Amino acid sequence: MLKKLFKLSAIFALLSVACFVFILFHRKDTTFDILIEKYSKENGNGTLFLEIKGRIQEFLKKEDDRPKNSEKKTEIPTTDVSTAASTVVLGACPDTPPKLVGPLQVDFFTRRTLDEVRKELKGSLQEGGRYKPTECISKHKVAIIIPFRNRYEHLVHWLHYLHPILRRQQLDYGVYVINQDGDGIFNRAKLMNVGFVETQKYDSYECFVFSDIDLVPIDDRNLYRCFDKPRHLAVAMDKFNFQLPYNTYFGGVSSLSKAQYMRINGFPNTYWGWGGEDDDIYKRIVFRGMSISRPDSVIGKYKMVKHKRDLHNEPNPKNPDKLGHTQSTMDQDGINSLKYTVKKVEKDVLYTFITVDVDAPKS
Ligand SMILES: [Mn+2]
Repeated sequence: MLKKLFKLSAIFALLSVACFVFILFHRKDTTFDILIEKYSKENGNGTLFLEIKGRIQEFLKKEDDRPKNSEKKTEIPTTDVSTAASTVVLGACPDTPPKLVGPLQVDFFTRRTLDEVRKELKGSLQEGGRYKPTECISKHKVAIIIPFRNRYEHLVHWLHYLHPILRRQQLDYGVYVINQDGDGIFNRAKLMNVGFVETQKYDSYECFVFSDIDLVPIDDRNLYRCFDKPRHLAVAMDKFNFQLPYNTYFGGVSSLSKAQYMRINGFPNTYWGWGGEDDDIYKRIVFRGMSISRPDSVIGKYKMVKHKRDLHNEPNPKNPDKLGHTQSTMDQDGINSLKYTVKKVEKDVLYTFITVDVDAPKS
């Protein structure tokens, strides 16, 4: 008799497990509810079963949030799918971008037009040369600032190469070309100061990369972001036989955080014509108790578009002398003394083009 009873209860247990599994796979909460309610009433053990029911429902809910394998195959994309995707919470991008490729092929012989580059890239960019990753939230909101005048040929190469690199680096960035109006003497550092002020009208940038228009990195591991120290990125240019021309060189491409930039009162406004302003910036950094960081000479390789010296950007013999006085002039000459007038802002899909009058002396 006892044996029979045991057998019966074993069969009953097996059946209930089978029943549970059946319900689990069919996920019909309603039948499940009825079953549990009925069962708990019959047994008079309400609270325990209610608790179990709650937990099972929780479990089923979690399961339901995941896509079901059987449904995946037959799912037809509908508007519901896209709204569901847009509500997915993105995580932060990893510190090391996963899609970097290392050394790159770069050539300036291929003829390119702005229109071709536009067609190439417009799908991934937003108006004004803006991009942010769709797969994660970038930790780096970067304004790329390019002092400019009459170098459209270089601009095309720069855009063609840099946009894909910056995208792979998972930056939230914008490209801003700061164009000096008129044909007075050129002033690279003042244009970079203008870029610092103007770009902050478009977004809350915390990091600024200042780049010459003719410099393209040939390794995408050279990160266009900000670091603990002001950073010099263009450490190994082909023009200098892939070596630093001298140890304190800070020219070509550099990055500073907003705080680092403010600490040195920005860049000098008074270096007209070619030369000296990059050394002045280096001195400002040192005089404010900072040092610079650099990538190594493999990652820091650059190609420069070969060109003749620009008109109205002759080496200025006064500039080297000025360097002896940086410590005493840097508090008066910088972001706190910057004066300019914006003449025009043009938004292209590849960049924001800001034309400014910097009150340049006639050449
Ligand atoms: Mn150059």
